[in-house]
Amino acid sequence: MNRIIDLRSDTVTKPSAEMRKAMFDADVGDDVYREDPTVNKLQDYTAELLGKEAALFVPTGLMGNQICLNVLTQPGDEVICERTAHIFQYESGTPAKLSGIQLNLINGNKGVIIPEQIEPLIRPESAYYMPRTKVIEIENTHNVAGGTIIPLEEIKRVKALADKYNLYMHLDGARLWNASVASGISPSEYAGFFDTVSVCLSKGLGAPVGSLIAGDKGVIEEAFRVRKAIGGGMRQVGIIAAAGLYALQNNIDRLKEDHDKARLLADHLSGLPGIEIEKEYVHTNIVMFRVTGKKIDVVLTELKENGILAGPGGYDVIRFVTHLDVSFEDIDAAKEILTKVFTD
Ligand code: TLP
Repeated sequence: MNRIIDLRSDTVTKPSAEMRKAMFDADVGDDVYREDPTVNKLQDYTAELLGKEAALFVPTGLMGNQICLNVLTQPGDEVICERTAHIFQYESGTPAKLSGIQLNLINGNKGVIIPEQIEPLIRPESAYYMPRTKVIEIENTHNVAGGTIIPLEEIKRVKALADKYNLYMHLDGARLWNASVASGISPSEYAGFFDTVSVCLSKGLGAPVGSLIAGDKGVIEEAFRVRKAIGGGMRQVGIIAAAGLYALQNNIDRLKEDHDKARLLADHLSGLPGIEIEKEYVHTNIVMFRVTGKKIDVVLTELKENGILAGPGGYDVIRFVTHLDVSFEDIDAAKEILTKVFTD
């Protein structure tokens, strides 16, 4: 059997030798006392990268998003987001469980929601019998839409609407780095339109764990309390913060390679039978394609038997995610396997 090509997610990467060395060498302290110098450094570095006053290290992207929503809302409030947003689809109902809030969903166009769709959903201040609209959430890049980049112009328009109605803006920027590298727009320019931002270190950047949230000092101070309250107060975590710092300092620019690999896969898939793919929407490191004529479970098993691990991206959709542990040689091998699976 050849090498397994793992395209399930960009979360499957293993820390490199250099990253492990940074972890080994990390200076640590008790972060619940805010005394871990490496965590403090990572937080300051991230805040600066995102152009925010402060940042907070959290274990996961989910916790990052949900702490932000918790800080920005009161029970009974409402958050507007895209229908396939991660906070709605894949965060275990935590908006309801943790914050007692509900989500109001919009069918986006490749993850993009526009003011013309959002404005009619904003609850009038006078309607005391309705929930209060508090936050508009945007995911960039958008996972289920296929790693699509949300255009800055649309973000600006949504922000203008949020200002008009006094609403907060939250950015699920789990893969903001990918959006930034592909568009040439800096993370801080994107982040500037949002009150709270959540970013991940353990997706394309190759760190074993960790996310950060960023915002103004008051928001992050409150987030610090909420993190502790839900069991996210960690101790000598400089050891993992060091991996995150290494990732931010070394692994952002190379994301371009992952985008190139995704495009190679998409180009190849578009020439195969039994597949529908919208190549022009492969903006970053995610490739989604519809399988026609076969159940995706069957295809996923065939792919696995031939050395490709992949996962579902929807009912009849398969998702490939490229990352730093998949080489260009792996992509060549994957193309051959795909030809075999789809033309046999
Ligand atoms: N996404 C994971 C799975 O949960 C699907 C993946 O493999 O893509 N926001 C976005 C946009 C995400 O894609 C993810 C993870 C998260 C938040 C949550 O991050 P974690 O898994 O660290 O809680």
